[in-house]
Amino acid sequence: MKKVLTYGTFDLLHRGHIQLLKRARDLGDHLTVGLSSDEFNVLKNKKSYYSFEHRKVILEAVRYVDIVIPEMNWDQKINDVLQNNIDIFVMGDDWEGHFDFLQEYCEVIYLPRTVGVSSTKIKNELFSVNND
Ligand code: C2G
Repeated sequence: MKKVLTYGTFDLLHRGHIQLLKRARDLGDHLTVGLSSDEFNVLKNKKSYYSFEHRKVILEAVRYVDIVIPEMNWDQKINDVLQNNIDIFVMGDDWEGHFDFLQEYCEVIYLPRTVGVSSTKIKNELFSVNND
């Protein structure tokens, strides 16, 4: 079984997330997603609308996701790859080069981001609609 791993906050789930998850899953037979904890989001300077628990429930309902594990810090990836027998690590190409150190342990693939959609864009547009 070829196992794939990716990470993210996945807040306000949108088609960009779904297309990333689908392409990642299509690279193997099983997809593990490291979901950023609320505490780790603070370290990433990200404020998510939904809590970790809410984002986890939503992500687990996505047909391409087989298991969700918590992402608590920047340093857990090697251990996650080894502990979960990961063959392929996947991230959107906004992270191009950031995780090349994992090439010692698994294949590393950066996939093109879906243009025109982001959780931040959604929040900004909702805010402006409600405040015009
Ligand atoms: N993504 C995408 N297209 C978009 C938006 C996001 O392909 N329009 C991808 C990102 O490149 C990432 C994944 O969807 O691979 C999750 O995006 P985020 O939730 O924004 O993840 P991020 O905050 O970048 O967290 O340790 C890695 C970090 O946890 C990544």
